[in-house]
Amino acid sequence: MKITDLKTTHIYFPHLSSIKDATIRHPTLGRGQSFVSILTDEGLEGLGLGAGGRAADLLINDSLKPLLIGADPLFTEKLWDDMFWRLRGVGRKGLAFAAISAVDIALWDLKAKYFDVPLYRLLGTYTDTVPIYGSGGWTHFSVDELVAEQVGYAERGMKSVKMKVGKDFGKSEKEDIERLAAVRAAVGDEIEILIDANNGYYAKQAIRMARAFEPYRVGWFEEPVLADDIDGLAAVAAAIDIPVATGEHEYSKFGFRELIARGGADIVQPDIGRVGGVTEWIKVANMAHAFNLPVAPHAFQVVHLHVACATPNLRIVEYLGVSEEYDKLVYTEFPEPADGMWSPDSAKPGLGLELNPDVVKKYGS
Ligand code: SMN
Ligand code: MG
Repeated sequence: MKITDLKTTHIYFPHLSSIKDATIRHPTLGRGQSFVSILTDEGLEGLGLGAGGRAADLLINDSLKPLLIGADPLFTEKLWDDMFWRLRGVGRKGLAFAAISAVDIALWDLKAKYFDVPLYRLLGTYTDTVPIYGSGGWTHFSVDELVAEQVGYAERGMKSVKMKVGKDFGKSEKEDIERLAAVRAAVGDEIEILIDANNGYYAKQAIRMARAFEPYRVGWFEEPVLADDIDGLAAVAAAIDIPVATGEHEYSKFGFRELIARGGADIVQPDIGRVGGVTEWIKVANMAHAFNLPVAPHAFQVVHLHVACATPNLRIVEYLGVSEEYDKLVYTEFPEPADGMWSPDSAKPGLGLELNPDVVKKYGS
């Protein structure tokens, strides 16, 4: 089998509301995502999802596509290595890794379709159903909106929910505690509450805030400080009892080696759209396993659903309401979670995702 063509599409819905957290403070209108299609001489097509928007699409089309045309798509390690070295001067982190990730996901979708199995069956399957947590709790929500959203997840059977803290870049400490208290009172004692500061505190501040959060029995404290401040993360992790979760802003096995070996993460959160796709996500999950740490993937839930089923050290899969909203518009079919558990469709090969052609026509570019 040979790759004959590669196409990128950006699907943008102007009517979907944007989000705010501790450090995303600038409102933007609408929500979009990029997709990569890899075409082959056997008529099979792989679909990848991109985290880098149109800027990553440019990198894919100008720098990666020429490497891929004519190549055997089953050589995923070789192609990953080629892409990594092709972008070495502008790669390592950020956009270049979003580009590599999107292509790698498409290659794995294609590979599973070639063997006519769902992706999670091609990987070393551990389970065919995974626990999910309802994620949102954005800082622009009023307390009423916050509580309604979090209770809504619990009512759908999810045993864990995640909300934001660090409001206004860590300057609204009292509100952070009040909002957490309101959610705890509303969801009752049985639901696990996870909190996410999105880099919004300083290390000493995070340690002090963790003491205030502890009575509300928090399951993890995510990105308490700047993601690049590994010493700060390690200091927080050493000082508090709540596990520190981080990794959504880390890239590649090399980045995660630093983060994990220096004690920056109690729970490791690779994002398959940033870390380097399926190829690299699995290596990072295995590295976490070698350090006896659990993995809880960040965002990109329709892809994580598959790799999570092949991860013995999985803690839980993130299920963002905003992604559900987008995904239900964009794909022809969507696997519904039930009772806080989520399973890939065992009858569909690859990721089991198909873009709705009418939506592509109307909102794609
Ligand atoms: C998040 C998810 C998606 C967009 C922005 C922020 C968040 C999370 O950090 O962990 O859910
Ligand atoms: Mg987060």
